[in-house]
Amino acid sequence: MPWQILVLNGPNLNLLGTRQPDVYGSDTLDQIMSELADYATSRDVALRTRQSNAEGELIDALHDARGWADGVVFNPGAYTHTSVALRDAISAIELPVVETHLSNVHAREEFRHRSLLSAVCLGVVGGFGRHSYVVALEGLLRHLSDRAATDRPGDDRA
Ligand code: CA2
Repeated sequence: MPWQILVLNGPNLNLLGTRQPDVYGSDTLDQIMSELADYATSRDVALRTRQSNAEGELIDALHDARGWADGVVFNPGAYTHTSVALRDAISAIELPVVETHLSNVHAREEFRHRSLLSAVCLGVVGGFGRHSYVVALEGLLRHLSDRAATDRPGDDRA
């Protein structure tokens, strides 16, 4: 069975392609998700994509993922820097989550340097524009494959 992955996008990412192309590139979110879907098909992975501007809806999407997903690629947008509620949701679902950013947040304003979410995520990817999503997905898939290999019955590696 292919890996099942949720790709979740947070506030204002629906505006991609309309403003600030110098920071976020000129592609729309639909274009970025469609390129990622092509990559997922080539890797035999089933993707579901979702965007919401509402913190509660993002939390609900993470809770729902617990029932079907193997992992999550998550661009939490500005909630990265503010949301204890999203941090608690990521901890609660016990799924590997990759925090993903288009921009290099550490090269930007100081308030973007702090993430409340990174410590409860499997990893963090940022700064590669639309390619950040492909890099995040590939890292997540390799993690899942490694974990599946070490979890095999009769395999007593740590
Ligand atoms: O670099 C990223 O992916 C961010 O998650 C994007 C967020 C920002 O608050 C984070 O610090 C880093 C903002 C997304 C807003 O996207 C816009 C797109 C077009 C026009 C205005 C905003």
